[in-house]
Amino acid sequence: MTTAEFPKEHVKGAFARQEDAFANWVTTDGSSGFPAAAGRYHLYVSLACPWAHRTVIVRKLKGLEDAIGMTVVDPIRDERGWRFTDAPGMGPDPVNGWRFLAEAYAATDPSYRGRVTVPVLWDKTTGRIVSNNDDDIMRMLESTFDAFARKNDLDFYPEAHASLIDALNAEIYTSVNNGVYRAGFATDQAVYAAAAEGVFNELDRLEARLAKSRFLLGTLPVETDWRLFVTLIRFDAVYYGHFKCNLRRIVDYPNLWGYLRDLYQFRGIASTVNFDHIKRHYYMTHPHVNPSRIVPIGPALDLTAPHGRERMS
Ligand SMILES: N[C@@H](CCC(=O)N[C@@H](CS)C(=O)NCC(=O)O)C(=O)O
Repeated sequence: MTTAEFPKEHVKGAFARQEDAFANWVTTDGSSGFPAAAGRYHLYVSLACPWAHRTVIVRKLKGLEDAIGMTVVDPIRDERGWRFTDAPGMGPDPVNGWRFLAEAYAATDPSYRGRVTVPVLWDKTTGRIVSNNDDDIMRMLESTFDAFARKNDLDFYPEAHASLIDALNAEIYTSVNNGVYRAGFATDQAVYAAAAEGVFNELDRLEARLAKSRFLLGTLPVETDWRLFVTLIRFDAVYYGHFKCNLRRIVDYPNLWGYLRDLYQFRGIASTVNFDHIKRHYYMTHPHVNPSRIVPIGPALDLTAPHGRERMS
């Protein structure tokens, strides 16, 4: 168990998530002190982490790979937190030569005593963390870096749907994105059961919604679809077993399962999904949940099978 992900202040067996410590914004006009620029900002992520995955997805869909560098931490976390390794395609940290992500937090605020979380948006010019809030980093990458983006054909936050997107984001966050964590980290039977039931009540609602619409808000995915995707893609592999969300799997929901494959097959997205990191991270980093640290062999999922949802466009 990492004390970080399971803080001491938890009450009556409920998981409490820490507030994000750094919440600055990159702006196009630079009025925040962090002007949008190519080559200035760097993203630190874990491919295991759903919150970090959201930022990886937006960076990929906007074609920001050349403008914003990215380093992937090792999926296994111990009491020293996220670390950089020499594994192919990952660290060592090319920007600052760090061994641990904690060094970014200490460089920004030497008195920082909170948990060291991913994602982190780092500013090379001021030498500090801009933000460690995935919602905010997502929004920044969605629009602030448009002058440097290779692809600008997707609107993640269409103005006409803004309030609907905000409401749906909040609903899905509470019951599904964070609901699986509240179920998985509960240490009280009733707290666990309420969280797990909440997950499936929401999945049932989404299943009905996706019977009528290819994506959550129409014929193209918006921010909310990608925010949901990162939980659905981990569900059968991790949350169903490790977090005991086992009333149903995603493959048991015809619409959600087709929708998940549709999003997975969307341009470039499959390359952002790393089941090796996902499975090793969860099963090996929470010994209070899985003391043997055995990583299961399954499930066998064919995410490349035709989804047939184009007919709804
Ligand atoms: N609220 C954060 C959540 C980030 C988060 O909780 N990340 C997890 C990994 S999935 C983490 O880094 N945990 C490290 C820890 O708690 O020690 C965000 O908005 O990005």
